[in-house]
Amino acid sequence: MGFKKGFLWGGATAANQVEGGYNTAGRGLANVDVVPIGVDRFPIITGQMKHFNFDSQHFYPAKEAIDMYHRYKEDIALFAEMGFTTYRLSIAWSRIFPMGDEKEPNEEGLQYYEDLFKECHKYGIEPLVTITHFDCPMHLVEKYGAWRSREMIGFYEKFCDVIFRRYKGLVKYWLTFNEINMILHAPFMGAGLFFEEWENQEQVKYQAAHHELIASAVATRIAHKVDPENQIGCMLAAGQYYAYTCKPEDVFKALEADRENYFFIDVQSRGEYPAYALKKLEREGVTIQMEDSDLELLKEHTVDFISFSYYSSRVASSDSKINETTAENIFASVKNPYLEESEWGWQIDPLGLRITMNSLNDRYQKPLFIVENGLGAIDEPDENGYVVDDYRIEYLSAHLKAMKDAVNLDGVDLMGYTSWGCIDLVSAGTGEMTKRYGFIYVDRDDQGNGTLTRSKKKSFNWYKKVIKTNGEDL
Ligand code: P53
Repeated sequence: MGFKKGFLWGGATAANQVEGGYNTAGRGLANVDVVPIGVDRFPIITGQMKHFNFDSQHFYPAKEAIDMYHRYKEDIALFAEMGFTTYRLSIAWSRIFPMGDEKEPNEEGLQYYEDLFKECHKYGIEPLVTITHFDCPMHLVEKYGAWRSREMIGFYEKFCDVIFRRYKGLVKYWLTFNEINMILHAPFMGAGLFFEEWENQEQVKYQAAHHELIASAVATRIAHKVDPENQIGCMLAAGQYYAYTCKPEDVFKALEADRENYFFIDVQSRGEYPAYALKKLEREGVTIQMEDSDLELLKEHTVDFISFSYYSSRVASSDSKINETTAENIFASVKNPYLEESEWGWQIDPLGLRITMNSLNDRYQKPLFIVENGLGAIDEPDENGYVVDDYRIEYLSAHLKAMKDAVNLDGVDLMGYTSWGCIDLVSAGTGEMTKRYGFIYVDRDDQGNGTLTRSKKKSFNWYKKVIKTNGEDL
């Protein structure tokens, strides 16, 4: 058994990690542009350090990234050669509204994505568009404090209204916020948030999250109104928490840890704040300011499908002596002694994907879409740029088998699969190029040297075969 007819196969990228052209054609500066590679990156993305402007001591990889802004035709042709039926990408908000609060959009930015979507359709590739992939115009960060301000909802609404009308007939799958739960873990990168020393950070984060959740419901309302064909998804950085042992306290800890992430999807999919979250916020002294119509809006405009990224499962323990954590820093968790890990310390757990899919399916009973999954690894190309990436094939093949089991043996309704970074791109967590996910190698190093030439890795033809056989031959 394979996947249903029309199953969407493809790959995923995000604007600031591939496009470059950070100030081309009227594009404004965004939060994701100003985070450098190196030791200062982490404190910035996690909102611990205010340091916004370019300086000569740091290298900012998003400025040029892999120059897809200028090379998208070549790249989409390669995706088409692999047989993609979908391509997940994000629109850079600051190409459309460079400052974020203008009255009129930037036509050059709108035209760019129109051309890109048309290029996809030339090959029968259905775009899957992330409206916000961590990015926020810097002007909105500086003037309004980004998502901490309620005014953001209006700016986002306008942005959505413009793109939904402009791309009607070209795009029908939309995701409102990439990894919406990232706001808790990397608040500057995820939502443009930074904090004053005296502030209750939880208060600021959950108020900002409320604004995003309202904005997401507003976007859903407009999308459905502009075109009933539109399908809107939420997007979760997923990965089931396991209890470290069968000790009831550990099990409860894992349940609580999962809920911290599910909270967002509970609101977007079920249309209300879950009781456990209201109680927790009350205990922590967090009060969310709401307007009268907010709860009704959330209830009426829930998402059509649930999308998520999956890289690894996670582990929770109630025992403070169990303190060995995974190296991965944004979602670091207790280390699972049964799992291997990647070169970046991300633990590898294909069955965890099946477990995560089942949990999401049981909880929401809406179609699922896996929009990110993959292995960040060091590749060693030969002189022609060819990489024998058997490790990547092994990782992906094991995850696709687990995904197939979730569909065929457990009955999970799955719309599609887009592997992360189908072409090598800048890492969101570290800013590195050397952390590669692609089927397509890009000649560029961590400091921006290289010809930017694209070449096919061994996994390119492997994935082509997977798509051709609709997942029969892994
Ligand atoms: P990088 C951490 C944990 C889970 C998902 O990540 C994450 C991150 C960010 O580090 O983000 C998603 O590039 C995100 C992508 C990102 C990808 O995972 O750090 O949606 O933008 O590139 C992989 O290896």
